[in-house]
Amino acid sequence: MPYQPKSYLSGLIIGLGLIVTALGARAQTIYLDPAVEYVTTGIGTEFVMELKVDEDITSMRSFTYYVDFDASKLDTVEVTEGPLLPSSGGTTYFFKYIVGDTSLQLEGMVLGAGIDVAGPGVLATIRIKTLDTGYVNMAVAQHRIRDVNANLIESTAEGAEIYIDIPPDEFNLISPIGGQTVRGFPGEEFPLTWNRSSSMYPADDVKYRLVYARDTNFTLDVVTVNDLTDTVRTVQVDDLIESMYYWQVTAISTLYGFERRSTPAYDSINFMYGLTEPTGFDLISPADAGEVDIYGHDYITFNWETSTSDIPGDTISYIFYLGPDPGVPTGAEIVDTVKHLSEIEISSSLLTCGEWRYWTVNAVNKYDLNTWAGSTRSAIFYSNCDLDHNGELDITDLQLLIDYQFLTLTAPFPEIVANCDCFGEVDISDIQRLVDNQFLTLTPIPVCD
Ligand SMILES: [Ca+2]
Ligand SMILES: [Ca+2]
Repeated sequence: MPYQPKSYLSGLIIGLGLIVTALGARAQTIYLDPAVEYVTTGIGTEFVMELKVDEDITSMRSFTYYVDFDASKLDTVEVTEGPLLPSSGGTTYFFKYIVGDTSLQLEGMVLGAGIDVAGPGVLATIRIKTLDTGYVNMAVAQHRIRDVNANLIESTAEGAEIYIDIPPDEFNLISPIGGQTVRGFPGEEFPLTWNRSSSMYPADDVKYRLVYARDTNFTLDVVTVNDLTDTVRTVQVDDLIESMYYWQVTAISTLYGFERRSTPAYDSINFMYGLTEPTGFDLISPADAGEVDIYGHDYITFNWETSTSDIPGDTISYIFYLGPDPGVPTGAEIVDTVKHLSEIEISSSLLTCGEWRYWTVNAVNKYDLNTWAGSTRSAIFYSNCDLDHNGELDITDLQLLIDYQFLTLTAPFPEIVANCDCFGEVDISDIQRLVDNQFLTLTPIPVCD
């Protein structure tokens, strides 16, 4: 029973410190029952409302009741007189009009002097058919109730509200909002959040459908998540690529399936991976302070551990630096780049022999973030038996070799350069090998492993 009788304060009198309140008579009310009609079966649904008066109406001879009506949404299938006025035993007139598609006007009267009726009771039965969906407020425009003497009775009137297939309440997307750039690292997640919506229908819950995709038609890499009861959904960074994404949320009535799209209807996210440097790595070979024989080798291979990127789709390039300064890359005389591969071949002809050289590697990703190798290494390059490092075997090398073994005992640098036969210690055999190469059989010096 939606109608509730009301007490109201009819007056407030204040005088000489005396406060007197006077309660007026209880409301005498004419009203529609039900006061709220929930229609969930759409256009063509028929339902019945009754126009009633309450028990506080003690003498009624006639009534007039004009209520707002929306003829674009409602049609009166049938309006019939209720039993209350005829219960007087007198002849009654009953009128019904729809005026200008906007006002339903009902009037009734008991004819004959001295005849009246008392509430409660039904004055009219109105069968209504829905023509459209939406909300209709049947607000009272005018009403009059007259008593047995045809005097106006002070009374109140109440209309009705009709809800026809009303979707859940409007609600907003909260965040991210407005094309905001969202950065995330692999393994992370971030939330999409929106406001709560609700259904105005009793016992009806709302669930949400989240859809996101890489285009505004929601077809490209589209992801749909149904039956969400919470107003937040986390998205896994690993499921995304660097792209614009568009997301929308629809609130859905669980009992009736009515749907309400979010405000705005969709929003965008500029998703980018968090930018991180390549992972740490170290050099592998040659060993630190390595003595590297270039004789017989067109290229010398330098290699290092692989550095990786946490950013999907990223690529790593390595920049190799070699030079005379222990603080290389300062003063680097060889700078070369390889992509992906964690090693590089440097032409032996570019390597300076007999002097310390230093090398290191810098890993650079495609976002220009870089990580240096964990160390810098030194190396001494030489060509077997070329003791003076002038690039050829000659009499000077022989002199230095003889000096080292028999005269000044001055060791060449590195000392291993003098081990011309690649065997054992530096000794007479190495001199013999070089003499043989220079003056006798001219047999090439062996390539040491
Ligand atoms: Ca030489
Ligand atoms: Ca030897």
